[in-house]
Amino acid sequence: MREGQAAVIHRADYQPPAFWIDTVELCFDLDPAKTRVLNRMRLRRNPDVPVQPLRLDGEELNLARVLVGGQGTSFKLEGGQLVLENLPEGHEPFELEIFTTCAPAKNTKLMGLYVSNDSFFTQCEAEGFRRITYFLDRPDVMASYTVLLRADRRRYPVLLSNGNLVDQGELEDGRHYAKWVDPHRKPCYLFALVAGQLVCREQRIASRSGQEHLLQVYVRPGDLDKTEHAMNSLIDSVAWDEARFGLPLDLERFMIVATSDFNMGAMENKGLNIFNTKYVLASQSTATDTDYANIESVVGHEYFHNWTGNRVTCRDWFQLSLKEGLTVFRDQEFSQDLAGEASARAVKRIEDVRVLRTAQFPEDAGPMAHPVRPDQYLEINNFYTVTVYEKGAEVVRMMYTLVGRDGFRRGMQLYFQRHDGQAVTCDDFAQAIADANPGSKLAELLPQFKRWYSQAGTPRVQASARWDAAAGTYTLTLGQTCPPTPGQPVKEPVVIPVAYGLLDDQGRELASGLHVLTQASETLSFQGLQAEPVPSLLRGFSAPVVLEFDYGDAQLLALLAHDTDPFNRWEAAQRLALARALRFVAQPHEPVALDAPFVDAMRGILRHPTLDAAFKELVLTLPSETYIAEQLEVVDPPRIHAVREAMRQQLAQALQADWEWAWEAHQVGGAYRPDPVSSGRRALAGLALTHLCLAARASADPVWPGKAYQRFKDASNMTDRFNALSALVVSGHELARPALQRFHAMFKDEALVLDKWFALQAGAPDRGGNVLPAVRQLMQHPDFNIRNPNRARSLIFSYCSANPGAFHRPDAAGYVFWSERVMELDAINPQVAARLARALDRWNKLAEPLRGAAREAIARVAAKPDLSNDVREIVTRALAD
Ligand code: B3K
Ligand code: ZN
Repeated sequence: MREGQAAVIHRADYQPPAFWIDTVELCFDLDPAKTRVLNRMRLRRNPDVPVQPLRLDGEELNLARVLVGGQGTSFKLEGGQLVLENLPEGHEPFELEIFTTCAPAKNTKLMGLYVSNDSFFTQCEAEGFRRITYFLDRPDVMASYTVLLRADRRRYPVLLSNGNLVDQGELEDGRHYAKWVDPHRKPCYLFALVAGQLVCREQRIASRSGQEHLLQVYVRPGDLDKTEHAMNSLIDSVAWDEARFGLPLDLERFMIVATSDFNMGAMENKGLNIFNTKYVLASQSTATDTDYANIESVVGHEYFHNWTGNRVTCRDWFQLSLKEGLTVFRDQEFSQDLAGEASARAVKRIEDVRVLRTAQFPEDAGPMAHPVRPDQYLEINNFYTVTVYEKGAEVVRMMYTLVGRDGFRRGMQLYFQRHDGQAVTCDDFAQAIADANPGSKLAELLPQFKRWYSQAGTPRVQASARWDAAAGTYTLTLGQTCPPTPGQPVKEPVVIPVAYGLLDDQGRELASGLHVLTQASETLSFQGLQAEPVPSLLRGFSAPVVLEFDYGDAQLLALLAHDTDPFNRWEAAQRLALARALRFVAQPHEPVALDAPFVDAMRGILRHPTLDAAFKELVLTLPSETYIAEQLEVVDPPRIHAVREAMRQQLAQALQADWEWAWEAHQVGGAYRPDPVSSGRRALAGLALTHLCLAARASADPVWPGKAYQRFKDASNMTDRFNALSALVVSGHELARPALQRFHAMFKDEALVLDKWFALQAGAPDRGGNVLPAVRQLMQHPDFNIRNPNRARSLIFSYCSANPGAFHRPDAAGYVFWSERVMELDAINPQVAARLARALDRWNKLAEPLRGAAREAIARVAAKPDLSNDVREIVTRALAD
């Protein structure tokens, strides 16, 4: 094994730490080129573990001095670890002092301590703290931190770390200092510091018990006017966690700091959350309704980690879903509760399920498939996945369904009673929820239920029905299977809560309930019915499974018209559209011609007198190309793209008058507000405008593109402006070019808006292979910078991961571009490179010659010497598929 070429880590190999670290005193002399870190720790041997040397993790550090009890000592550097063999025997605490330096300005990985826009930031989860100092960099070692920050006062006037500010003052040579003490013990992945020229919005709040807290949102000077929504979201989050779960804010001060260079969305460091600017900054002229909703949900998510993640943390990184699945569930519930009304809640649920199906289901069917609690990894950063997060949240949601709302709250209370201040496992969580609900289905079925944590793959539920007219009996048979995944050839049945209803032909509900499916096959029977009912199965998407039922069009149309469950109403429309798309894909020589009943049903929804605009927009949006691809054994992405575009073009033309009505009827007047009703109206108007511009393509009528251009110029908010711009780009109208130019000129100083500008062009529908040359040209644009993750994502990922019709080119030029960028990024930022590497996860399903070309591109990356563990793990697994 080469140096730095790590070995696979197995969950089964977990060992408790040989030492505990009780206190940490860190002193930083911050300097971009060379930051000095003095780390003074009190450690003691773990009495439960045989005596052994102390092995501290470190990465890219320069070691200057090691003292034990104030005296010099012998040490070794072994495989990146600092090894100390001559430590005091016995179980008394001893003091260890380590002095190192690091180079934050050279840190392009954005892990550990780095510089962005002349400010210092840290990112320690999962294993970044070892890039700051030598440490037991594992989540089950929890310590009390005192942090002294010293830096030039003019360049770095604001000095922040976790906890409370206990001292600050002047030093010589224009330097100053700040001392922070965190009152809570924490694992090192929750450590943070920030230093720079920042300003903040502040708000004092009182909790239910009357406790006072200071909330702060720090940004660069000039961005302060974009922090109101983040602050309001934080205030809502604090109130919600207290009201819904009885979990109060446990800190005097809670800070959020935004940075434009960040590998992911945000980070829940104790009391000092660090955020990607994308999830903090919003003004009506720069952010869309979707941005506003995302900010609310990410602010909530990080705040909720304060209990689920920080107060109770993970024993080891295999347990990541303990905090992530649970916290996603909590942020989803938060957003639903804030949305309020039943149909707005359903809209949020549909959006969440759409993410699960378009991102997690493919992951679970591909070479990277892993259980919610993985069994092995080479690089833990590769396991911050939709499976751990979103499928993990569905697993928590199923527990919630099985024990009920009150039962779940009781379970959470017991979880904190038992484990507050501890580092625990997914088993501990499930056990607490079950123990708080004796007699529940969860308690009864717990061992089987926990297969959701250990088995990868998306289970399929096969439902079939028999109608006995003479007896008036309807029999439903539910079966379950799960396809094999890498390393798991055989699957056991899991516990699947199936929420259902039966409708009569007038749409009246005849029966409803929750069936908990546990066997490979089970039968339910309903007596005394007058006529064959229509089954509405898996209501609210009650389990993360694929439901197979041979619905006829008439049944789906009935569900679309009448189901009391809004999720299944939407699902019926998706099934109708999907069946058509699959038929057209399978018949390449037949014209793509939508039938009148389907078009009429779509018109019926669009014109419906009482349904919400947001819901209509979801129903009228065709299933994504990725979702269609998932249904097929062999995938030809350009063909799927062509079919979906043709279907959309027909809906545009066949419903032209209705789209015109929808556009006129859903204009939103008055002051901008990103609430569910107004944003739903803007979304539907935007969809209408896109269809009207598409219809204009066929007729060459300039009216609607002209209106779109006008709206693009006049819009009073970014949602309307961007929707209009996107309508022009998507329809390929000649006005798209001047509009894009104008948009760039208007927002040349707004980084987050420029990201949208890049993303829109990289994600545009392919016309004769025009997207890739445009992307290559945009790489040369003065505003493009591959080192900035947001910018790299907006251009490169939007093309490779979010534009399958343009990326999967028969000439393989898309794959060549991909392999070049993966290798280029790997030298800069392996985490971002590994995300991009996953764009070809599903290569094995591609139709030839795409399949062979994709494999070749992956092999080219795999053959590169000095590949990071991050990318190596992804491409090795892909090639083994
Ligand atoms: N816990 C962080 C993710 C850290 C990712 C490290 N590669 C953000 C979150 O889930 O809230
Ligand atoms: Zn999280």
